[in-house]
Amino acid sequence: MRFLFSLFLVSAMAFSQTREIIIDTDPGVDDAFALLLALRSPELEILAVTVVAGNVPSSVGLPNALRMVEIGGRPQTPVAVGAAQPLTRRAVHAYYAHGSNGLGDVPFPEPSIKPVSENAVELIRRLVREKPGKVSIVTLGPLTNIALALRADPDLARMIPRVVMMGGSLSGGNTTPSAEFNFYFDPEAAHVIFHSGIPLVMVGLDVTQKARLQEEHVRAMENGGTPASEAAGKLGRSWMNRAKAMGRTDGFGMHDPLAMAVFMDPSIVTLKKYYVDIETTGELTAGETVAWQSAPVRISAPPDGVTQSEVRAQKLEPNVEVAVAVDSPKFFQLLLGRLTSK
Ligand SMILES: [Ca+2]
Repeated sequence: MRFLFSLFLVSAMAFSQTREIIIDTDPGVDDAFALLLALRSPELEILAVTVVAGNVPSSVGLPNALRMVEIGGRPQTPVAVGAAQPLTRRAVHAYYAHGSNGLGDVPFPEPSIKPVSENAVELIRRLVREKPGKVSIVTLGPLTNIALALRADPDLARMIPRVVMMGGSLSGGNTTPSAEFNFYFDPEAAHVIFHSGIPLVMVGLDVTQKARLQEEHVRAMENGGTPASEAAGKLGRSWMNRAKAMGRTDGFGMHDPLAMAVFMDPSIVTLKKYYVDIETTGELTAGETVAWQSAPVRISAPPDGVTQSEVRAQKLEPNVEVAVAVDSPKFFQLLLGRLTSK
């Protein structure tokens, strides 16, 4: 008889009330929505926006982050650029989804503010160390910057109260059949984070594909009457036009803004505890999030002649809370409310 361990439903109360955050991002159209949501949320103290390579090269993402910080009305926010490449792999960007400028080919003026001179990885280390246990991180892109910070400074892991990530999927990928884009881009970095011991919340395709941007949302943004909502309206309109050109009528998954919203209000999703590991060796599956919900935690059988255990752990020790269901109307109410509030 299989011995099933129960899954734990995690209530919103389990979240610490930390409001100081670093946002790590690869902007990216949906990153832009997420940044605007955060910047327009007064309960968040955004200590920095750090840019990583992913959807677009970090040299393209950096001015996009600066633009959003400016449009979102917090031009004093430090913006820093970090990794230009994944830890070990060649960068494979996602222009097909985000356009050549990363913002759906919507023309935005050049930002008038400048990035800080400190590298993103150093900035993350410094900000976390200045307030141990206080600074949470919301990641909207590949996990390269965070992995580099942890490699340089392993003690950082016990000083970060929570990382809320957009990434992964327990129900198939969007870049390969196995992998979601952020973890496909840098599986080795994701592996570092999932083995770090930091309390993790994974907001993956299981829920982000169910919070879909529709025409009514875009109209509400376009008519919102604030710079942030008008910018979001332009981005949303470009996405809807892209969907039409592709013959799709079901809108777009709001990946990154949903992760940001979950940090602000975890009751938007249902969270379940899993032990999740990242596949890094598969030719077809690198970046896959492999989730266990019962013990023993078994790994693949060793090659013939190799003496090695097939069991990693006899006991299930969850390392991540995975979002498995979403209240999409509640998410859009938060997003549109913040973008359009005067
Ligand atoms: Ca992103």
